Amino acid sequence: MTHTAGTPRHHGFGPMRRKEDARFIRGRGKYVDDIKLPGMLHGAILHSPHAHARIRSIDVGAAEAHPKVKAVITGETLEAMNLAWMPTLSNDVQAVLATDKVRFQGQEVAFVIAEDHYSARDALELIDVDYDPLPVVSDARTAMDEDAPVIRDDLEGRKDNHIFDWEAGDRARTEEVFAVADVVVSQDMLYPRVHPAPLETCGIVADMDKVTGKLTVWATTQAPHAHRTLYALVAGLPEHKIRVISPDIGGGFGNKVGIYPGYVCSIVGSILTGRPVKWVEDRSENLMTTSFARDYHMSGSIAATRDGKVLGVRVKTLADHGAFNGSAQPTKFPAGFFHVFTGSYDMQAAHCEVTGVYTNKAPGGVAYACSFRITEAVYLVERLMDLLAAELDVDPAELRMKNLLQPEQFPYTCATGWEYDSGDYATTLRLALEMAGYEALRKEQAEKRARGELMGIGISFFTEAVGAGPRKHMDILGFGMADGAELRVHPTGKAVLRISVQTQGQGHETTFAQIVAEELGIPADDVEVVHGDTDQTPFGLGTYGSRSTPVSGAATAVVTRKVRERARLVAGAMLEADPGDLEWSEGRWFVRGDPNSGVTIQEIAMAAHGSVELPEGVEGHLDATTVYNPPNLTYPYGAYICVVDVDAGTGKVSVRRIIAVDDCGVRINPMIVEGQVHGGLADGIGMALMQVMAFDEDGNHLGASFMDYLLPTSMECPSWELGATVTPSPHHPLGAKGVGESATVGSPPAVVNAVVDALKPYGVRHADIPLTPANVWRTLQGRPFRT
Ligand code: MCN
Ligand code: CUN
Repeated sequence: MTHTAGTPRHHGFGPMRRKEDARFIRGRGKYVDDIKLPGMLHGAILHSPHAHARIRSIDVGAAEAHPKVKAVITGETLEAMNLAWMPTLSNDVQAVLATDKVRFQGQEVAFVIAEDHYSARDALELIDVDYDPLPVVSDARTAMDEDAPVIRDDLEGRKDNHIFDWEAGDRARTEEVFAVADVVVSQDMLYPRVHPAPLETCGIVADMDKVTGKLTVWATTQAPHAHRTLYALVAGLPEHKIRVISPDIGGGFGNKVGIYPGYVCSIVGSILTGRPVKWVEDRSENLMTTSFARDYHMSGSIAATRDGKVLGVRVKTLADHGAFNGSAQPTKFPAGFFHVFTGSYDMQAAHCEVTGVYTNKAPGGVAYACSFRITEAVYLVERLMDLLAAELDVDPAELRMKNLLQPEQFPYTCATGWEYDSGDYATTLRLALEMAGYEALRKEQAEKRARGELMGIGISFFTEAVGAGPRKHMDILGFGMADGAELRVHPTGKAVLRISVQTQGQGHETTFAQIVAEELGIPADDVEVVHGDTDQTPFGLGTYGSRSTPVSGAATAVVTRKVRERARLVAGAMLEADPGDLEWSEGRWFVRGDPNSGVTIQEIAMAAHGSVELPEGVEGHLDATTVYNPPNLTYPYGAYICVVDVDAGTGKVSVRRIIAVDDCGVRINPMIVEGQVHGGLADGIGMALMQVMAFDEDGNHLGASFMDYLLPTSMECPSWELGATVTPSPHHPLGAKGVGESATVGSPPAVVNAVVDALKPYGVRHADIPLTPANVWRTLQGRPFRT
């Protein structure tokens, strides 16, 4: 086997270049839009210009008459097939194509199928929809007003825009600790609506073969198996006649978890026309209609003693879920894992109340590297810690150090019920402070302040709960969150691993091969990872919530160990020894005490397929399958420090440094972990400083292009300074914890804390994100500078 220079032949964990990059850097990736099938037709969606309007009529006659148009699908077409509405991930229903009303700007109204993409788009203009505009709810804070229009009048008996009330923690106990606290600090804060905005937008090619009755779907999906089962259930198609293929994906970040109307329309279109149908969104469609994230209005309070011991946290949250409740999270948790908001601190009590409401905005929710709403939770507690530090006039690092959970407290059950698996928080924070040169930075800041210059230092310490999840209390739409894995070792000792999770850029083809390599002692180059095809992989719920390593990674370790045990029995036969007397080391079974007597896994593989007499009950070949049900989530954590300079004249924030020390337990591939952290830190700068999906009072979307919805570039990002500590997860077979969302979760509060710290001489306690130049400048207006 040859290997590229610089890529060591890897036998396990360690920095290894990504196998998938060989095709990506040559432009040889294969994305949904690269799929071209004979006779393929193209779909385009007509979107509503109104945020809320009754549909009087839809006239598709002229569009149908377009010479290149093959079909026009409306809500009426779908109604006849009982497909006008589809279930959402939160047990609500969502209109596939609007029938009665449109409920957000950009809502899907009609689907045109034509010979080519341009004709499909052209024909959209020929559709005549008669709308009767209705009053709009564009601000969640007015959704429950007496006179607010009822958005979901399609739901039986609906008289308002209320979706759910949910609480966690102990209200009475929290009130008690707040009553005796010396200090209580409160703050309203908004985590605004943002969007994952992956480079590749969402898309599908649906191909219904009427002869075989088999539907093949190539789609941008983070969860191919979940999609297949949902298609089967919703459309009444036999599951074994549906194949969902998720080819290369140009970024998901949560955007590609759900099922969108364009997918359903393409499938229906293929059924109706008998030809394959492709639909790929453009950028504005992606930003306007697919999964948003956050939109949490939080009123938080923190209680402490005078000497800075935190006693409790409480929060009331108003959650804007848009026009259909499409939040993706385990059924039991309507606010995702938001209730891990006690963060990394030891406290006696905590309580949260979350109210979800409908507004005239796009549905979706919980996307964008959120770990199921932990982004919001971490932002809340980390802002509150800084506010408390300011109130007590103590250093924010010192306040955190004083309240961090101690190693001996793990496993630790927090005040809202989460069982943290392991941690050594103080060591991680200390390393970050050291890397930052924290004391020197504070000194520099003091000198600058004396000269009237604005420099800020922000800290955030986060704990996540990732790896959903244990079947006993986690599911998505009733499906348990256990993952299958299958490993087959060929006669020559090369292996194929089949997994249910779906990489969107995280490098699973590399890291999962490394897990097999580590456990079986063969080179990672000798392991092919098969994923993203329901016909070829075992069932599992997919990649989101940083669950791939915690769940499928564990499944891979377990299945590889099963193969190793099988190999032990075969080796026993080969060596004419009792398998119980064999020892394993570096890819070989050998007779205990006689390391020279062993057989390699490659020799065993050949023998297992050969004519060696196998002991009674030992099957030939060398393979295994497993289903892994995680006993708990994993709890990665980290300490982030951000240094900013702010120009008081323009309000412009420059991020000078970000120091990020992550602890995700054992690292399978430290280089990939660092890449994940790099991406998340850039996300954090984006969210803290420039991103917001804003709406005007008529519900017009104000950020439907990259001119308005800004993505950070290398210009806005400093050279990242990363550090690591390693505290293994005690329950994960490899000791690994998830990391894919850590930096997106942990960095926004570090950046915001830094900016607020910079603005301290103006008496600023808090400013809502995004801290754009305009927002910062406005915050400073009329405030005198005092050192
Ligand atoms: N890893 C490791 N050692 C660990 C933990 C992880 O080597 N201790 C490696 C993993 O094996 C994997 C990668 O790091 O190759 C991320 O692993 P994990 O934390 O398990 O997260 P997932 O693979 O489940 O990825 C999901 C996560 C999510 S939910 C979002 S959102 C996000 C993220 O990944 N979307 C991404 N990172 C992304 N990165 C890219 N390039 N594109 C996206 O869409
Ligand atoms: Cu919430 S975004 Mo990721 O879990 O796919």
